[in-house]
Amino acid sequence: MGALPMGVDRMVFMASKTPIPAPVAPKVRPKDDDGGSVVLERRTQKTKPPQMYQVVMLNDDYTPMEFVVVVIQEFFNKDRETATQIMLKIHLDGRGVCGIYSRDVAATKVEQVQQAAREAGHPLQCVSEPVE
Ligand code: TYC
Repeated sequence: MGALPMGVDRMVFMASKTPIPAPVAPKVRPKDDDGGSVVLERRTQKTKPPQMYQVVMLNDDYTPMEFVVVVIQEFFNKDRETATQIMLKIHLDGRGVCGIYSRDVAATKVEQVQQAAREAGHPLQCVSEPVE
Protein backbone atom coordinates (compact mmCIF):
# COMPACT_ATOMS: atom_id res chain seq x y z
CA MET A 1 0.00 0.00 0.00
CA GLY A 2 1.22 3.54 -0.72
CA ALA A 3 1.73 6.31 1.88
CA LEU A 4 -1.21 7.22 4.10
CA PRO A 5 -2.26 10.82 4.59
CA MET A 6 -0.45 12.67 7.34
CA GLY A 7 -1.75 11.65 10.81
CA VAL A 8 -3.55 8.54 9.50
CA ASP A 9 -2.05 5.27 10.58
CA ARG A 10 -4.56 2.85 9.10
CA MET A 11 -7.50 2.73 6.65
CA VAL A 12 -10.81 1.34 7.71
CA PHE A 13 -13.20 0.13 5.00
CA MET A 14 -16.93 -0.32 5.66
CA ALA A 15 -19.60 -1.83 3.52
CA SER A 16 -21.54 1.04 2.03
CA LYS A 17 -24.09 -0.83 -0.09
CA THR A 18 -27.20 -2.70 0.95
CA PRO A 19 -26.77 -6.49 0.69
CA ILE A 20 -27.64 -8.03 -2.67
CA PRO A 21 -30.25 -10.80 -2.29
CA ALA A 22 -29.18 -14.33 -3.14
CA PRO A 23 -29.98 -15.13 -6.76
CA VAL A 24 -33.12 -17.17 -7.49
CA ALA A 25 -32.40 -20.56 -9.04
CA PRO A 26 -32.98 -20.35 -12.80
CA LYS A 27 -35.31 -22.75 -14.60
CA VAL A 28 -32.41 -23.59 -16.85
CA ARG A 29 -29.28 -25.51 -15.91
CA PRO A 30 -25.92 -23.75 -15.85
CA LYS A 31 -23.31 -25.61 -17.85
CA ASP A 32 -19.60 -24.96 -17.74
CA ASP A 33 -18.05 -24.64 -21.14
CA ASP A 34 -14.43 -24.41 -22.17
CA GLY A 35 -14.11 -20.67 -22.02
CA GLY A 36 -14.90 -20.55 -18.32
CA SER A 37 -18.15 -18.74 -19.07
CA VAL A 38 -21.51 -20.16 -17.96
CA VAL A 39 -24.04 -21.14 -20.58
CA LEU A 40 -27.69 -21.54 -19.64
CA GLU A 41 -29.03 -24.58 -21.42
CA ARG A 42 -32.83 -24.88 -21.64
CA ARG A 43 -34.12 -28.12 -20.12
CA THR A 44 -36.25 -30.24 -22.43
CA GLN A 45 -39.98 -30.11 -21.53
CA LYS A 46 -40.66 -32.64 -18.77
CA THR A 47 -44.33 -32.15 -17.91
CA LYS A 48 -46.78 -34.18 -19.99
CA PRO A 49 -50.51 -33.59 -20.26
CA PRO A 50 -52.41 -36.00 -17.98
CA GLN A 51 -53.71 -39.31 -19.28
CA MET A 52 -57.37 -38.92 -20.23
CA TYR A 53 -60.08 -41.56 -19.77
CA GLN A 54 -63.13 -42.31 -21.88
CA VAL A 55 -66.32 -43.44 -20.25
CA VAL A 56 -67.68 -46.29 -22.36
CA MET A 57 -71.27 -47.46 -21.98
CA LEU A 58 -72.13 -51.07 -22.75
CA ASN A 59 -75.19 -52.50 -24.40
CA ASP A 60 -77.51 -55.01 -22.76
CA ASP A 61 -80.84 -56.54 -23.68
CA TYR A 62 -82.93 -55.11 -20.83
CA THR A 63 -82.23 -51.46 -20.07
CA PRO A 64 -84.88 -49.30 -21.81
CA MET A 65 -83.55 -47.02 -24.56
CA GLU A 66 -85.28 -44.05 -22.95
CA PHE A 67 -83.44 -44.63 -19.66
CA VAL A 68 -80.07 -44.70 -21.45
CA VAL A 69 -80.87 -41.49 -23.32
CA VAL A 70 -81.78 -39.70 -20.09
CA VAL A 71 -78.65 -40.98 -18.33
CA ILE A 72 -76.43 -39.74 -21.15
CA GLN A 73 -78.17 -36.35 -21.11
CA GLU A 74 -77.92 -36.03 -17.34
CA PHE A 75 -74.43 -37.27 -16.59
CA PHE A 76 -72.63 -36.47 -19.82
CA ASN A 77 -74.27 -33.12 -20.52
CA LYS A 78 -75.47 -34.05 -24.00
CA ASP A 79 -78.55 -32.64 -25.69
CA ARG A 80 -81.36 -35.09 -26.44
CA GLU A 81 -80.39 -35.59 -30.10
CA THR A 82 -76.75 -36.33 -29.31
CA ALA A 83 -77.72 -38.61 -26.41
CA THR A 84 -80.07 -40.53 -28.72
CA GLN A 85 -77.33 -40.98 -31.34
CA ILE A 86 -74.90 -42.28 -28.70
CA MET A 87 -77.52 -44.65 -27.28
CA LEU A 88 -78.29 -46.04 -30.77
CA LYS A 89 -74.56 -46.48 -31.46
CA ILE A 90 -74.23 -48.50 -28.23
CA HIS A 91 -77.35 -50.51 -29.10
CA LEU A 92 -75.95 -51.37 -32.54
CA ASP A 93 -72.20 -51.73 -31.81
CA GLY A 94 -72.30 -53.06 -28.26
CA ARG A 95 -70.48 -50.07 -26.79
CA GLY A 96 -70.03 -46.33 -27.19
CA VAL A 97 -68.04 -43.43 -25.76
CA CYS A 98 -70.15 -41.02 -23.70
CA GLY A 99 -67.35 -38.59 -22.80
CA ILE A 100 -63.62 -38.12 -22.14
CA TYR A 101 -62.35 -36.80 -18.80
CA SER A 102 -59.51 -36.80 -16.31
CA ARG A 103 -59.22 -40.09 -14.37
CA ASP A 104 -61.10 -38.93 -11.28
CA VAL A 105 -63.95 -37.30 -13.18
CA ALA A 106 -64.33 -40.39 -15.41
CA ALA A 107 -64.46 -42.63 -12.30
CA THR A 108 -67.15 -40.38 -10.80
CA LYS A 109 -69.25 -40.59 -14.01
CA VAL A 110 -69.05 -44.39 -13.91
CA GLU A 111 -70.19 -44.37 -10.26
CA GLN A 112 -73.09 -42.03 -11.03
CA VAL A 113 -74.32 -44.17 -13.95
CA GLN A 114 -74.01 -47.40 -11.95
CA GLN A 115 -75.88 -45.92 -9.01
CA ALA A 116 -78.71 -44.59 -11.22
CA ALA A 117 -79.00 -47.96 -13.00
CA ARG A 118 -78.98 -49.87 -9.68
CA GLU A 119 -81.66 -47.63 -8.19
CA ALA A 120 -83.84 -48.02 -11.30
CA GLY A 121 -83.30 -51.80 -11.36
CA HIS A 122 -81.56 -51.86 -14.77
CA PRO A 123 -78.41 -53.83 -15.64
CA LEU A 124 -76.83 -50.91 -17.52
CA GLN A 125 -73.02 -50.99 -17.25
CA CYS A 126 -70.29 -48.55 -18.11
CA VAL A 127 -66.53 -48.53 -17.69
CA SER A 128 -63.68 -46.04 -17.82
CA GLU A 129 -60.60 -46.76 -19.95
CA PRO A 130 -57.47 -44.80 -20.86
CA VAL A 131 -57.63 -43.05 -24.24
CA GLU A 132 -55.25 -44.53 -26.91
N1 TYC B 1 -80.32 -52.70 -26.06
C1 TYC B 1 -81.26 -52.00 -25.21
C2 TYC B 1 -82.68 -52.27 -25.68
O1 TYC B 1 -82.89 -52.76 -26.78
C3 TYC B 1 -81.01 -50.50 -25.23
C4 TYC B 1 -79.69 -50.11 -24.67
C5 TYC B 1 -78.91 -49.15 -25.33
C6 TYC B 1 -79.23 -50.66 -23.48
C7 TYC B 1 -77.69 -48.77 -24.81
C8 TYC B 1 -78.01 -50.29 -22.96
O2 TYC B 1 -76.07 -48.93 -23.11
C9 TYC B 1 -77.26 -49.34 -23.63
N2 TYC B 1 -83.65 -51.95 -24.84
